[in-house]
Order: sequence, then structure tokens, then C-alpha cells
Amino acid sequence: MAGAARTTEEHIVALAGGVGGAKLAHGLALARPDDPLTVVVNTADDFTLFGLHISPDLDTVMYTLGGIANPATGWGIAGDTAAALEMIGRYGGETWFWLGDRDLATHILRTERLRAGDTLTAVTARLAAALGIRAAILPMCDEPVATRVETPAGELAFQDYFVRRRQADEVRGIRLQGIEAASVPPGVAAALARATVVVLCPSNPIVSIGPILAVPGFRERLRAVDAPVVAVSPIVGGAALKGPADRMLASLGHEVSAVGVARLYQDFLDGIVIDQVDASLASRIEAMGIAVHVTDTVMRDEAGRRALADETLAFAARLRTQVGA
Ligand code: FO1
Repeated sequence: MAGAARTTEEHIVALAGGVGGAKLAHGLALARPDDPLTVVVNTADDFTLFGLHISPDLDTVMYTLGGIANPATGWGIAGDTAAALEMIGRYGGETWFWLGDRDLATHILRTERLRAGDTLTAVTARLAAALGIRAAILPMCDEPVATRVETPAGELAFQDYFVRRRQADEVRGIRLQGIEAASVPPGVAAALARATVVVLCPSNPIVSIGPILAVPGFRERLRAVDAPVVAVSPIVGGAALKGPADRMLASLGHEVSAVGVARLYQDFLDGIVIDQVDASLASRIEAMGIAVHVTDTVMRDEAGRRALADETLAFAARLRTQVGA
């Protein structure tokens, strides 16, 4: 940035799940193209289909940062076709999970490398590098973890609940199968140790950010981070912008608002960005010892992603000065 008045380099760590998280992660990459950005991504949505290892949230972040995400859905690849899936349907196979032809290439290569013994961290780094992505996209752990959703119809696998049954079931509980055996990967630990800001993206706090925080040792590391930790609320005006986060918070007994989100992160959170329609909630959050920044948090386009990222980083910088960190 020749000639521009640059402050010191930021080491940005973002925690993200699916589409909303990927958009802000993209905004951070656009806002600070020269600064190191690490995106730690939920992998508890991962599952096996047709023998292939699918990592929906990793791919959503990767395609978004790589500029090839489908703009209509936020997941999958722009302009992708479904010839393979159509043929699978002709054979009588399952077609409830929409897998594009180009997207399948990602799953095929990921599965091949995992079977050869590479870690998910290594495989993701290789795929992201091939797409020309500068940011480090890191899975929350390398061990398999699977979100199981407790509903009146019984316990469901996450994608069964989310895609096949279209989030229609009431969520009575969440179980993270395999989480006890998971550990914070070395790259994630190193990124947190040198972070100058940690941003919790506006992803579902229960099933997107929740699993990342549940990796043994992660939450403790976040509490010990020597930098402002700020979140962007995914709940705006009492509703989730996308997905079932609002209904999930309600059925699990949480307040469906930025206050409810702040409470879930209270033990490590320094500040939260909330939408202007929720300005009246600020005093209740501040009473919890958490700083609040009010702005337009709805990311309508690329400029909106970048603007929200800029504001979030500026807010964090003010907090850093206040605490003298
Ligand atoms: N979400 C859907 O609602 N329907 C789909 O058919 C679907 C397919 C799909 C394929 C690849 C991929 O990476 C993501 C896909 N998603 C689909 C999104 C994804 O399952 C969810 O949004 C996340 O798991 C929640 O974060």
C-alpha cells in the first residue's frame, strides 16, 4: 500500500461456519489484502456421501474466498452443472444433497488425499492454494467430529436435519460426536497465539461456531488471547438472516437476539457488532462488560462485506487501545 498511512500489520483470525461466516471472512480478505488472515472453520457438518468426504463449511469458505461461490445459494460453485447427480438419480441413488460436477472434483481429491494419510488441514491448504487463495483456511480439528441433532423424531445426522428434512424438526439438543478426541491443530494454536484480533463471524452460534469452541482447549486459548475478541451477531431484529439459528436458539432456551448471542460468548468476548435495528439492546450487552458497536450488519454485496469487515476491525482497534493491549 505505497503512500497510504498503514498502521502495523494485523494478524486476523476469523472463526466461521457456512455462508454468513464465509461472507465476512471474504470481507476481511478484501479489507486487509496484505495482512495475514486465518479462517478457522467448522467441520462438524462434514459427512460421507457416495464414499466421498464432504466438508460443506470448508468448501463454502474456500469457494467464497476463491471468488467462485454460487452467488444464489452461497454454497457450491457458480455455474456448476449436475450431470453426475442426474446419472446417480437414474441409477436410483440419493439426490437430496445437491452435488455439482465441479464441486465433486473437490470431494474426490479431498477423499483421495485423506485416504493416502494426509490431514484435513494439509488437504485443505493444498486445495485452497490451487485456487489462488492467500488466506489460511484451517479446519477446527483434524479428527472426525459429527453434529447430531436431537429432535422429536429422534437423533438425526446434521445434513439429514439440515438439507434432507429442511430444518423442519424442533431441535431439542445438540451432540458433537467425537469431540472429546479432537484437538486444536498446531496451525490454529499458532494463529491464535499471534492474533492481533479474533473475529467470530455471523455464523450460527450453536452448530457453526459452537463446535469450534467445543474442541478441547479451544475456548481456553480464546480466553487467553492477547488481542481483542469481537463477534458479529448473526441475529438481526430477532431473526437469523439465513438458516435455522433463530429457531434453534429459541428451542434450546436462549434469547433470540444479539444479547443471547453475547451471552453464549460472554467468557471470552470483548466486543460485539450488532445491527442498527437492535441498537436498543446495546445497554444490556454493555452491562455484561462487553463493548458494542452498532452498524448495518447485512452484507448485501461485496462492498457490504468489506465495509462490515472494516468497521469490525476499526472497532477491535479501538478496544485494543482502551485495554492497552
Ligand atoms: N445446502 C442445502 O440446503 N441443500 C443442498 O443440497 C446443499 C448441498 C451442498 C453441497 C455442497 C456443499 O459444500 C454445501 C451444500 N449445502 C447444501 C450447504 C450446506 O450443507 C449447509 O449450508 C451447511 O452445512 C450449513 O452450514
